[in-house]
Amino acid sequence: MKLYHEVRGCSLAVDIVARELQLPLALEWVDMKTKRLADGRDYLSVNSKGTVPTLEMPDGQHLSEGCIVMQYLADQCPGNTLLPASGLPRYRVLEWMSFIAADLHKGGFMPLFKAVTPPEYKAVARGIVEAKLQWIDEQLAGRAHLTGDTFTIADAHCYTIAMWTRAHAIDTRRWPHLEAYLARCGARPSVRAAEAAAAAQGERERAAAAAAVAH
Ligand SMILES: N[C@@H](CCC(=O)N[C@@H](CS)C(=O)NCC(=O)O)C(=O)O
Repeated sequence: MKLYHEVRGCSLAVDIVARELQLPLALEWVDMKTKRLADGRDYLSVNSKGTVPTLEMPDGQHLSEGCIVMQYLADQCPGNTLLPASGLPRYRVLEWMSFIAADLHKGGFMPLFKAVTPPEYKAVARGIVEAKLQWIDEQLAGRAHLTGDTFTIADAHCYTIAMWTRAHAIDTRRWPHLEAYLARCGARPSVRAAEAAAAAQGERERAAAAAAVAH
């Protein structure tokens, strides 16, 4: 299977989940400014929404929407600990997935990334992010992960989005449970490997941009 990925994108969570499940994924990096792939193809022909992540499944079909892609991957591995197969424990994980995607990512961080967001609204969005992170910190009191002791797809998702605080100078040290949680998740081999792959691609992109300027 193949993951269409972006260096600083929420698609990192899918890469973490695949590595946790030991499901090998080829990574195809998308230039989000031009929506082009390395071979010049138009990414919109893969996902007409133009967003990452997109998963190419074994039969060549494409599946988008990170929350769904992560569920799909976990469901390929019966007995995994990343997503309970059924019942309320599964819905608890999915409850977190929806909150992270809708409230923290789109409602909170997204306006901070957009150049067109007016400065007054950036301040509002920052307040929204801080309120959500404060709430997450409270939920993490006395538990290692979002739904209890076990790392799930919701933790891969939450870690990925919460680490955007680093890009926006939001100091998470004021939330000690969250801070410890980010360190705990960040120490997992799957997370380190996924971050290293993204950092290596970031370096390649920086080198290519510098070479383009030099010519
Ligand atoms: N609803 C999609 C949204 C994904 C999304 O917004 N991805 C960002 C990267 S973190 C993106 O592709 N942005 C480019 C764009 O919106 O044009 C999902 O949850 O997978």
